Amino acid sequence: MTIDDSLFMRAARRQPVSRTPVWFMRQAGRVLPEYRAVRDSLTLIEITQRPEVCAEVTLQPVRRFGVDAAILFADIMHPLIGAGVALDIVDGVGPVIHQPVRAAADVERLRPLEPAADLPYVLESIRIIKRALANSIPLIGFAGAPYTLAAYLIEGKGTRDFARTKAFMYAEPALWHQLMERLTGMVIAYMRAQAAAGVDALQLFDSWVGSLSPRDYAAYVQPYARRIFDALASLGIPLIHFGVNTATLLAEMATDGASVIGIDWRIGLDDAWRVVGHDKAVQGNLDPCVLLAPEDVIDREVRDVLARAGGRPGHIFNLGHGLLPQTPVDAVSRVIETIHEYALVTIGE
Ligand code: 1CP
Repeated sequence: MTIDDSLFMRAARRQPVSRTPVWFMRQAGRVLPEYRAVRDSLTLIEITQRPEVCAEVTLQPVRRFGVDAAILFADIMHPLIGAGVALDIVDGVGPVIHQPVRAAADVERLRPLEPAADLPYVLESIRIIKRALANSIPLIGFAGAPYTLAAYLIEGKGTRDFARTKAFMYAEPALWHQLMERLTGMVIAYMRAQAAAGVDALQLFDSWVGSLSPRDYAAYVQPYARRIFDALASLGIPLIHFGVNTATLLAEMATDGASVIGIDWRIGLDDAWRVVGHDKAVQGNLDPCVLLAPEDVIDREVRDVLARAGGRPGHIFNLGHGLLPQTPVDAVSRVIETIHEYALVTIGE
């Protein structure tokens, strides 16, 4: 058995599998009592700066649930932290930037990332996790995409309407492109370093890109997504492109160079896959709120996603967005059991 034979890697490459692989966005942290026990004495950033602890937290959901992939425990803010941007990750809020990006001088202050020097602990965590996983299941590395990072930098924290971000984009297009250039360089350096340290696949989280129209996506974001996937193509590992609320952007995203497209729950998996094209793999797309429902509803909704995948090679089961903090641990297990029991009818090669 090698990692290339694992269910996740085979599905990501659209090879037939004996059953659908499953992992969960935000599977590390959030729902596990064993994670909360670690978090009682360490902040999120402190966990990531202690590679042995970071590895432990990454492996917790693997042990507890038997998921088919591990995802590195880190945050999308790490490249910014590494490049010296002052920020906090505040409980119940998320990232808060001390000095939001509002003018040219703020953009110019963003220096390039040197992963080995700036984020050695992340790379060391990857090496420890890979050793612990041996050849059992793959490790997914990730980065936040330039648009989502720009939104935090400009707003200073999370937002519902992205008003400041878009006002900046429309009012200062040249400065916007400079900011996106710099972030793109950081993301490429960070993802390449993760691959060199041993991750088996990479996911680009453009969580908030669904706030844009297809035309604005094409003008302000897509060139950078394309540059990132172009720069990673030679790695030869699965590249996943994910965003929330992207039903209207999927046709464009599918042309950006990722081999797997993440789908949120606002569109049926069958409809999404048709738009993306069956020459790509898809990942998704159960509504995370279904895990707050009774077991019979969970079973029904999991089977609905699997039925829409139609047994076609190239489906990785996941949620449409991350696990919600209030999700019962048993609901996560139930999803996995239902997938394991599902009789997979594989169509062709
Ligand atoms: O322990 C804690 O402090 C809890 C909250 C938490 C956790 C567990 C934050 C703060 N970050 C993380 C880790 C994390 N973040 C992981 C690794 C764990 C895993 O996936 O199993 C990953 C992949 C992320 C990625 C991330 N951080 C995204 C993209 C994915 C997504 O959910 O859309 C985003 C947008 C963030 C920012 C962020 N960090 C933390 C929070 C609460 C948020 C979101 C805030 C907001 O809604 O604006």
